[in-house]
Parts: sequence; structure tokens; C-alpha cells
Amino acid sequence: MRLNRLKSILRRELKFPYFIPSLVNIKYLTGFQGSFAYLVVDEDRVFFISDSRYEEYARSILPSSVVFVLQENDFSETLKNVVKGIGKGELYLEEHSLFLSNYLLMKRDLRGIKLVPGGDVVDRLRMIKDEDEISSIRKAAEITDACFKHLLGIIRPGIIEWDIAVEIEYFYRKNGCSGASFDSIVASGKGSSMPHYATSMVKKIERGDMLLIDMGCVYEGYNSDLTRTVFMTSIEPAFERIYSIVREAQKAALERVRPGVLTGSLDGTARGIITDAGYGKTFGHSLGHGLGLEVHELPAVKSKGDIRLRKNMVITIEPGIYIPESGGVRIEDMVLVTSNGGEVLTTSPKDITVV
Ligand SMILES: [Mn+2]
Repeated sequence: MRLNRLKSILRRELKFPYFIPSLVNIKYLTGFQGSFAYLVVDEDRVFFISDSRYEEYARSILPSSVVFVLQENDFSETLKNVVKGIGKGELYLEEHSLFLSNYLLMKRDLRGIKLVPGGDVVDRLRMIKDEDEISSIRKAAEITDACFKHLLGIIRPGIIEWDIAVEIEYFYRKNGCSGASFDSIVASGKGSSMPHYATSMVKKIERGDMLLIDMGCVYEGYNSDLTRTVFMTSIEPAFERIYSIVREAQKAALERVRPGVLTGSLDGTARGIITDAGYGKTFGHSLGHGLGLEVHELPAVKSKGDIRLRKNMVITIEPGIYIPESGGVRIEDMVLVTSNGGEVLTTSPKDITVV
């Protein structure tokens, strides 16, 4: 059980009791899917704080080892009673998810309790996926591939970017997803030079444009992420070259995926190829990221990344080259780290595609 795995890490790191404000982490640990809850994990007891809106639901799904605590006034007063009841002089805090406003309330109300930064233990735990998680992620990747295939059948010059984004969302929901994992990026022509372009409600895709589509769905709570760049009716030689460089960089990184490889060194593999081809300055973002319950989670696959890949991590590999005022190319796939390599979960075609 995930709570037990968390407790064994907290025991090793001497971080009891541990305060978790992140709803996604609470969902991961307890199954609770609501908009208001806090978790306090002590060595032998776990306290789940929420308000009356969620009491009946939470009590019905929480494991029997978890104590439901009803919050009536400020959360910090309720938290104080929980922490006083535990009887230790300190509380370890999950770092990335705690709002400063809540921290200030805790400083006010938890007098006598030392508030200690506690790292992001649950996020690190979430890096390694279990079999159920992998099967949901696999399915999310499959649906995204199917969606991309569907798009290839409908995109043509004259279609508005926004209409493709709408089609993506419709396809996802029709195929069992709760929705898209982020606003789809549908960037045509010069718009593709901006890695996080905002899809236009009015811009039509024109002949001769490149078209970068970055999309993902949420299936059973798990995210997918896929980017392909295709060309409308024709391709300029300069972009044919850029496409080949990005593809080569992605291929080299994908081939290096296996347990033990440093995320920073993986980023370096792709970045080195792009830099050697003279485009280093045009690849401003990191090579990839973990994904799971969140579309961006640990480990970051970035140039100074110091996390080593381990079996059952799921990451993206997404190098890109972006020429301002001209256009950009990005190719992104999801990869599962296996015991001796990587299994690419997204299988949409990567040969140069002229639609
Ligand atoms: Mn991505």
C-alpha cells in the first residue's frame, strides 16, 4: 500500500509527522478526489483533514487506518489539535505545495511546534509507477496516438487552429477520457516558433505552413503527452534539415534510456546533437519531464537534472528547434523505463509527413 511505502521512507528520513497539502498527492495516497483536504502522516496513524462537504464521501473511501478529522474553523486550528494530539515537537512540511498564506496561519496557531521543510517525499515516490498506473498511462498514450491519426485525416489548408483543438478534446471525451491534460497547442506557420504558443481562434492553416501539435489526454486520472510537427502541402529545405536534426536528437536520447542514466546526461545527449548542428541557442527548454497523475512531474529531464532513471519511471523526450519569426519543430514521445532500456509508449509516425 502506498501509505506504507511513504511511511518507510519517512522513517528512514526521520520526518514524522509529515504534513501534505498537495491534493494530487493525497489522491495518490488515499484515493480521495476532492478539492479540499490535508493529510498528516505519523508513524502509526494518518490523519485526513477535510470539511463537511466531503465528510461522508471521504469516510466511505478512506482506508480504515486513516482517521477522518472534521475541520470547523481555520484549518490551522484543526491542524494544531491533530499535531498536539500526536505529541511531537515538530511538523515536517511538504515543500512545493504549501501556500505561504497557510504557512503564516500555521506559524500563528502552531506555537511551540517547530515547522521544518520536509522536501517532496510523495512526489519522489510517485516517480516509480506501479502496474495499474502503467496500464492507465499506456491507455492514455494509445488514445492520443489514435487521436493524432484521426487528425491526419481531417487537417487541410483552410482549417482554423482552434477547430483542430476542439476536435482533439471531442475525440478524447468520446474515447473514455475525462478531457485533455492541458490546452492543446495547435501552432501553424510562424506560430510554431513559440514552444508554448496559444492556439488561435481565428488563424487558418495555410498551404506551405508547418503545423506543430502538442496534445495529451487524461485517462483514469493519468496523463499523456505527444507532439508531432507536420507540413502542409510542401516543406522548405531549411525545415527539412531542422526536422532531421530534431529527429536525430530525439532518437539518440530515446536509445539511451535505461535505469541508471542521469536525467542531466540524457538531456545532454539530445542537446549536444542540436548544438553541434548549430542550433543550440534555439532549444531553450528542457528535454522532457516525468508524467503520471500530473502532466509535468518528477523527474525533470533537464540539463542539470541529477535524478537517475529507474525502472517504471515514465518520462517524455521532446527536443525542439525554434527559429523566431519563422517556425519550429518539436517531436515528443512518452517512454517507460524498463529493466534494461526504454519502451516508447507513443507510436505516432515520425517520418517527415506532408499533409
Ligand atoms: Mn511534454
